[in-house]
Amino acid sequence: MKKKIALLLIAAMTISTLAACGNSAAEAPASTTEEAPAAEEAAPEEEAPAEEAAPAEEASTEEAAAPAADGELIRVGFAQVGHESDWRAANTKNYQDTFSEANGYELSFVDCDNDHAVQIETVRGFIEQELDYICIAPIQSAGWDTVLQEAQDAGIPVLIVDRAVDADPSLYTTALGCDMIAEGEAAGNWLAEYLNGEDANILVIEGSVGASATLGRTEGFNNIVAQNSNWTVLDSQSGDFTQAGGQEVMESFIKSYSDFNVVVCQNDNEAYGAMDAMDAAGITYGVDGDVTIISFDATHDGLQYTLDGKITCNVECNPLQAGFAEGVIQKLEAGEAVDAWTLVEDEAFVAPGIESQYAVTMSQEVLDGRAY
Ligand code: GYE
Repeated sequence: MKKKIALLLIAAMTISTLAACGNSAAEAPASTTEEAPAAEEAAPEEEAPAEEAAPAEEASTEEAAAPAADGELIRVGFAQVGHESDWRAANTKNYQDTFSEANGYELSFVDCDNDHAVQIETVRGFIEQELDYICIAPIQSAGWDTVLQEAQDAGIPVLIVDRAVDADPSLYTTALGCDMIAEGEAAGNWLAEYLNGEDANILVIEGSVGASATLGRTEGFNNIVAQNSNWTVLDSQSGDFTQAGGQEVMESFIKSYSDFNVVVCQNDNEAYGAMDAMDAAGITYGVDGDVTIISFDATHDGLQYTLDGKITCNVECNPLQAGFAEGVIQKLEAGEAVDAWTLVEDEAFVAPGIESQYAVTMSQEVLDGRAY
């Protein structure tokens, strides 16, 4: 019980500190990494502290509240990253299903094709159209201050979703998503447990350059690398979160390195490409092979490979996040305060036959229960 109270306090302090010091949203998951479970635990019981509510209250303008009161559709813009991965496809579908006309919304969905400039202009277009709410899944974390200020000046609440931005949190209403640093650390902690002292020569296929998902997973994994003096990261290159990118990077790694036993792919699609490259080169991988593959996302197909023992560890990132965004919008419609940050929980999965304190052992039942 004592521990729980301490955790609640840490969570409240963390949120207040973030609000008070204007820490960047990109840093928010970092500073809550240790306390992440506490924040989860705290969420239902905790009344939003006053500081936390401030940006939301400012953003909750009369115009924003009007459409629902009139029985009109609530107009939501979503500047989506692109269509680079299975994770993204599941995330897009989830937003389209949630923000449907039947549910009372008119969704303006734009696929920004992984182009930061297009994404900024998309948000400007939403502001010009005077939409009621804007959701942004930021392609990269930098470069957001100006357009976020423009949205704020126009009185439109902004939800930063999935990935983080490094702008001052006072420039947007709320942020939600998975803790990418914690995901990287989970992968590293699992590897340390699995290798049990064995040397590791590691190749990393990173996600898109400048994306908080890439930065966080890299930082978290490197935190654990630093604790293992017999681990070496031989190389780390971007595969842009795509299957083609993963294959290309793995092919070039295979030309340059012969002595590796771990490949970390920062999403499932990259892992599929990396497996193709290793198949072509006659390199064996998985629980019975020479190379251990770690992946992120834990989509249905990714978990099938985990069940088959090809991807040994798969760290989840839950793409079904639209309900959290809708919850925030409904609170704002009701004139209620919203949390500055909502953590979307995730867990890790390991191939059958492996027991881990950090991950769930895969089974057909787990796979059958997978909605994405
Ligand atoms: O891991 C990857 C996607 O931002 C968490 O983006 C997301 C990442 C996800 O393209 O597959």
